[in-house]
Amino acid sequence: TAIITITTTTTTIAITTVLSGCAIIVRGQPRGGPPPERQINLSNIRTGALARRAPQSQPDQKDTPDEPYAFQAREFLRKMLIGKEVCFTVEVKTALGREYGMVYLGRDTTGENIAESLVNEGLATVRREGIRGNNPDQARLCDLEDQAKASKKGMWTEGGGTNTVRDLKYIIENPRNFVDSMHQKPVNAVIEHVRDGSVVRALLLPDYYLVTVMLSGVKCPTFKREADGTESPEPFAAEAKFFTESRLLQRDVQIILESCPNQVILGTVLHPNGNITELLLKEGFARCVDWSMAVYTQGAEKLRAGEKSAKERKVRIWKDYVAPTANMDQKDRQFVAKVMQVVNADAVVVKLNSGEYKTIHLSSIRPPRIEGEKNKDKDKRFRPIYDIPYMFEAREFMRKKIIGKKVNVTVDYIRAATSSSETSTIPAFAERTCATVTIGGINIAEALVSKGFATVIRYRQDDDQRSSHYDELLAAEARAIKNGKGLHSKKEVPIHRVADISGETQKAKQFLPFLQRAGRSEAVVEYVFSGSRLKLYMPKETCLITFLLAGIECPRGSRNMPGGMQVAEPFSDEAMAFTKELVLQREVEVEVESMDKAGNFIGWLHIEGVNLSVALVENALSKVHFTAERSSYYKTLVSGEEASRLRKDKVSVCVWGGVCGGGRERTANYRVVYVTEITDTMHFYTQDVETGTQLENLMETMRAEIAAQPPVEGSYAARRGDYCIANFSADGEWYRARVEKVQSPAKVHVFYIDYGNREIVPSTRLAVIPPAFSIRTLAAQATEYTFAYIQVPQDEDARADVVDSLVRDIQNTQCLLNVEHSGVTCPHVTLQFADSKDDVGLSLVKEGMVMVDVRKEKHLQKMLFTKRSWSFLSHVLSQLNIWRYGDFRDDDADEFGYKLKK
Ligand SMILES: *[C@@H]1O[C@H](CO)[C@@H](O)[C@H](O)[C@H]1NC(C)=O
Ligand SMILES: *[C@@H]1O[C@H](CO)[C@@H](O)[C@H](O)[C@H]1NC(C)=O
Ligand SMILES: *[C@@H]1O[C@H](CO)[C@@H](O)[C@H](O)[C@H]1NC(C)=O
Ligand SMILES: CC(=O)N[C@H]1CO[C@H](CO)[C@@H](O)[C@@H]1O
Ligand SMILES: CC(=O)N[C@H]1CO[C@H](CO)[C@@H](O)[C@@H]1O
Repeated sequence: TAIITITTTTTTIAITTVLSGCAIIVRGQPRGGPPPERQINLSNIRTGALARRAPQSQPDQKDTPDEPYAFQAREFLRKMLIGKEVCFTVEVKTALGREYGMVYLGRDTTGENIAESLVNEGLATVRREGIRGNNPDQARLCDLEDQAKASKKGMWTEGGGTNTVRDLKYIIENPRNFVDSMHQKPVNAVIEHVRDGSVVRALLLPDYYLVTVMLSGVKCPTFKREADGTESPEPFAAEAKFFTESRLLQRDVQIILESCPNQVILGTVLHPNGNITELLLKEGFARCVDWSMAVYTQGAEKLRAGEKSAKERKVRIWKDYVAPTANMDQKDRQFVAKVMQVVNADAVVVKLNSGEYKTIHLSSIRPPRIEGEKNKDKDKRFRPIYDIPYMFEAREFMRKKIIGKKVNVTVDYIRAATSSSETSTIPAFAERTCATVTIGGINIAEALVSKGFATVIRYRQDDDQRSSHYDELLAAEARAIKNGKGLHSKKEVPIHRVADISGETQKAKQFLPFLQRAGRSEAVVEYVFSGSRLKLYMPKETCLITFLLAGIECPRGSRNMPGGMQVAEPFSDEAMAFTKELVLQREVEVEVESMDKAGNFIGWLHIEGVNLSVALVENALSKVHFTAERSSYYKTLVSGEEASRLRKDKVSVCVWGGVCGGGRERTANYRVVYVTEITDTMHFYTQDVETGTQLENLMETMRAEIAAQPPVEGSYAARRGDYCIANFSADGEWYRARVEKVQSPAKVHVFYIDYGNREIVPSTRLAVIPPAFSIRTLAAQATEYTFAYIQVPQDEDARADVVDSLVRDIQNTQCLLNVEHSGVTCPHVTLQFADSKDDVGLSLVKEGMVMVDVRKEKHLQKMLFTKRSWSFLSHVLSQLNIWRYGDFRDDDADEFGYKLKK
């Protein structure tokens, strides 16, 4: 005897073999692979033959039906034995190797005798011809048969049991209708045969349809039939088959018939112990199949997850598997980044945490394309974004969703670079990083596909280079097709007639008044050529224009000039990067003011309350251009520029260099000056004490010469801009001057170039300057300055107070002066009293007469007005290193804050 597990009874391979109901196949416990099968016929009994289908190769033969009670006998055995342990004795072994014996339920011969049970139920007859009376087992069989007959059990029932013959249906006329009629409801069934791990033959109950069902969503390795009729298994085919057989064969199951493409029925087998489809994947016996996953009703994502797990563990068919991103660091595989640009309709440029930019392609999607590649090459004005149907919609959809936003990037695969050969029509591609990009949990690729703005790439089954959310993409595409979205729409494609008037002077000229009148117009920044030169798309006007930022001078990038390459100005790249980051592909508003000779529009660009010209200047990436003076943004520009100089960033050093102290550590290099004049606007003029004697000498000799040869009164005709000498009303002495304005001969505005004061005099008090005393001999001695870091009070009275105080304190005295930074009209300086070395500006602040000038950032300004901002202010001051923090005692702080508040 041997203890063996029964996995199956025979009898059911109805298509090719007729098997009796009294034969079983037994198998040992599996040890490292499917164990060999062994067939046992029960000795001494006979059951009816099961139905048999005529071989298709022999059309003259007919299908044979079940013999009465044959199926009942099979079912009786199946229900009793499947999956159970039995033991058996072999009594006879024929020359052909067929074995006859006794089979007992359980591990020894004390168990239920199967043959006896069948006979007892009236499902088998005893072969009395071979019985020898002295065998007690055989005698017992005969007794049982007699009892069954007497009690009319089973086949001994009167009437012969024709109702026990199945009406088997091997062929379904219209399988698709048949599947549809099931409405994806579970049907009771018995699995009659397992062809390979994922294809089974099932008997559907109660109507006895015999159908072949492929498991939806998966495929196991198969047995390939060679030309010579032999079968060659793919790796793991036998193992997969055994895996399914040992769990499903001849089990009671339910089947959901899910779909029927091309006469093949796809279904899912439900068994109380688990889900074979998922199990096959998890154990590495099967792979996912894209097209049939779509019909899987039990959650396709579980299948993908099962496969993924098997791949990760490298089990069975995946033993040599290498993930597409296996050699990438986790941080390169998954990261959060900011979207800087949407490229066409399937890629984005993101800014990584490191500040680096990286182009990311959306995995597994194909952007809208145009048929007839050739035409597009000939048409020079072909612009894919507007001319390829739905490309613009796709780009806009993405742009609106993610531009400037942080997204999650999960790299799915790296597509290797392809090189185009001469014979290839496929263009060369650089290596591509393909990723799933999500924002707020939404997969952008999926959203695009569901809108019909992209399609899903189809892959070879074993191609792993695909989106980690591939099935969702397929499902989204199916929805888009069903709903006729975008590319799948039957409607006419939207056409974008976009007039490109950049560089078209004539068209631009016609368009200018229109834009000027429009005031603020909406625009999308399509391209950034440099910090201040942009290409804009105007959605209302559906045109493209080139736009130059007004009011600033931005470092120029390198460019090709007739004389060769012009070298880039320092920080042109930074300016461009700044502009790109702020406005590229954003929705902005522009005010067009004018146009240049080349048909480029000039104006102001606003984005979310920021004026780009101002922002560039504030960030020391541009200078204020003199033409800005006329504009209403002039003040903001100038204060922005000053604020930028206060900061110690590298950029401002380089852009301004020179006298601009803003970027460098502040250098205190005080020199002695003589303050000659204070203006109403708190500017002041000084003379250099070092050159003071030269001026004195010049004046002396000049006056002597004029006295010797007095000018003829009234002979001088004043002209604006001329240098001259003027008889100063206060002392009746001659001074060097310049004519600033000729209102009338009686009213000539002059500026005393060596002192900084102004006067209106009749031209009779003016005369030609003797050449020997011109500014070539000695430059104008009065230099204009203003106070750095303090605000000129807006209020006239307050300002007059300050001016009075300054006149009292410093006019006609010597002071120490240090240039802090250059300004638009004159350098900004700090002054110290010559004796005490106290700072003049600071004393004004302490007096509460002026405020510190940190007006650049509004929030700083606000802070200045609160007491709590004191520490911040002192921090600013110490940073600026202008006024020693030590000048304030702690108890000054409150008072100071209070005054500022006032
Ligand atoms: C033994 O079983 C086989 C089926 O496996 C069948 O064809 C054969 O007729 C059986 N033999 C007897 C004597 O029942
Ligand atoms: C990125 O993903 C994480 C978790 O996966 C989530 O918490 C976060 O909100 C996501 N960020 C974005 C921008 O979608
Ligand atoms: C300046 O003008 C006044 C009045 O017109 C005159 O009295 C005076 O002599 C003039 N001074 C010189 C140096 O000519
Ligand atoms: C729909 C269904 O029955 N799913 C089951 C498939 O099998 C797994 C375990 O193998 C169960 O967790 C699922 O619920
Ligand atoms: C009118 C306007 O939008 N002005 C803005 C210009 O830009 C600066 C800073 O960039 C803003 O503070 C102004 O409000």
